[in-house]
Amino acid sequence: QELKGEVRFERVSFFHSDHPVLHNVSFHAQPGQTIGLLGETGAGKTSLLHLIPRLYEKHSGEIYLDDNPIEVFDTKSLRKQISLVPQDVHLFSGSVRSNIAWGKENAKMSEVVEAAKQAQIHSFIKTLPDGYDTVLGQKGVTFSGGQKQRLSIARALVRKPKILILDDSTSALDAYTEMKLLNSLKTQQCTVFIVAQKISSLKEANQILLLHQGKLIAQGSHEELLNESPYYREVFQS
Ligand code: DCP
Ligand code: MG
Repeated sequence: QELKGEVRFERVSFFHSDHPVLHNVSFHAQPGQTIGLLGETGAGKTSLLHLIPRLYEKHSGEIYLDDNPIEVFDTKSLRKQISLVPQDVHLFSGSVRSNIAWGKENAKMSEVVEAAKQAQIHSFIKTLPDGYDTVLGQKGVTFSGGQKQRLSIARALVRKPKILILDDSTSALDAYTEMKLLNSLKTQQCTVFIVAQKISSLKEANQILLLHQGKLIAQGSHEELLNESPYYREVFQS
């Protein structure tokens, strides 16, 4: 089934083994929106996001994608349309091009370049000795943390996802590059979930979900949270 990119959680709770991780989480993301996730380490951000492509199965409550319960989607077709950039980036020894096209080996060169441009890594790639054919890894060039993050975002974008999940994938970017990246994502027809440690990364999000020990303690726009949540103001505004 083709996704439109709408995601709705209704009183979702989730356990890892016997350990409660998410408790009664409800939110509604419209297609094309940017949803920020904020919360201290261990708050449950990654766990929540991993439920969307069905990387974890057992939750209570309901998750809907475009009004269909998530259980009706087969995981293969879901993961084709949902790109998740994990917290730990995995690049392999091989060309820049093959690293971007990983998982979509039939991607055309023009699509690889387009994704790299959107991920704000194209101009850097052009400065490499062999451009997109430059080899990464042991015998090749090494990327910085922020360059690796942008390469893995390009890898996610080349699949033209309906839902893009950036799990702390912009932490190594300077504020200016991050802003350009987020602006370019807004022009895509996809729903974006972005975990960040700083409010500044999420100011433009349609909604911010503030998690604390597995509970959604506040949700709303940046302005709404500034007004309504002392925790938001005190902990994350810096
Ligand atoms: N947890 C677990 N087993 C796993 C993954 C997580 O028991 N395989 C636990 C550890 C935390 C809780 O679940 O107590 C939430 O973990 P998350 O990874 O979802 O937390 P965050 O992504 O919010 O944390 P961080 O900011 O460190 O990435
Ligand atoms: Mg995490």
